[in-house]
Amino acid sequence: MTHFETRSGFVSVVGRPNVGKSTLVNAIVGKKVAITSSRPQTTRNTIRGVLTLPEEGVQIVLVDTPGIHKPRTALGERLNTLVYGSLAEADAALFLIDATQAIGPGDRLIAERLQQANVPVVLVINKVDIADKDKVLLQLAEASSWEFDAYVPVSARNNDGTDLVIGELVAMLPPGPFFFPPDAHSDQPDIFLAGEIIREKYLARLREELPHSLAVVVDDMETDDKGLLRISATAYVERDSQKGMAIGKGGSMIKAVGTEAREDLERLFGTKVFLDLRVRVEKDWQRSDEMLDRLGF
Ligand SMILES: Nc1nc2c(ncn2[C@@H]2O[C@H](COP(=O)(O)OP(=O)(O)OP(=O)(O)O)[C@@H](O)[C@H]2O)c(=O)[nH]1
Ligand SMILES: [Mg+2]
Repeated sequence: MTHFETRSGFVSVVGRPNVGKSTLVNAIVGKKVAITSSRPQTTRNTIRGVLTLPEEGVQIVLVDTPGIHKPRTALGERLNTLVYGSLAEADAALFLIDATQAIGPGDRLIAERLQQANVPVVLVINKVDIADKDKVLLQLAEASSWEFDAYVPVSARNNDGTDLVIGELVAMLPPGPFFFPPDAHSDQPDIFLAGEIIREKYLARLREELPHSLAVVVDDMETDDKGLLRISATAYVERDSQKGMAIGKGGSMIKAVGTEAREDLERLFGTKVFLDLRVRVEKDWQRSDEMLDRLGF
């Protein structure tokens, strides 16, 4: 029998769209590995964020997932499948609910799935910084009927209570090897993170349906002989009418997004960045299996 000195495991982070899953993953990992926004369905891939505690000999691999929702497109269906697939491989789960909203049918559906998944579950009540204390208590009372293994109120945004979540996870993980080098924070290649950062800046500025219609692909990323990191990226929209919005009057939108993304990328990669960003129409890509494959979903 193999004997491990260390403990490790994969932890699925699940919950409805917009409850703060990606914000919590970033807070626990201590680094931005997943983008966040006030729009539902920001996360479109399972992103792994890694926290290694060398002294305890523990490695926690958090698997950030897209919010579970009623699918309306081929993209939506793929996202839900991704989440349930990640549960099948998990050693534990973090289930987030939003303290500012009543527990709804969406939450109950996820709770049921988790009960069937047969993994230890930490129920996290997030956004307590902006919620009524009474509401949080009511939610705790209601959620306790699910009989999960631990209940932790947190503010992911303020990094408040996250150490308690880490403590619960450390106690749950089985003996096993480290899956990532101890200094790794994520499994995402830089080229993917760069595209996500650009999409995040767009999400913060675009209205209504456009955020859902947007995909960003980094076509090329390399450091030139002067040490400048050159990134070429394409933002895909679904219709001609959306192209104008993504570019903005006189290029104002693409300029603003480009500047904000460049500043963030320079911070993340610790180097000067030149960003070349363009917009293209790819008709109804969300509904096209072929396009979803090409865009990497
Ligand atoms: N006030 C407050 N806002 C928060 C907190 N955590 C997250 N948010 C905000 O809630 C919004 C959604 O956060 P995300 O982390 O993108 O949510 P998500 O669950 O990953 O969303 P999807 O990827 O769309 O499923 C963002 O505007 C966050 O800033 C919190 O603890 N307090
Ligand atoms: Mg997310």
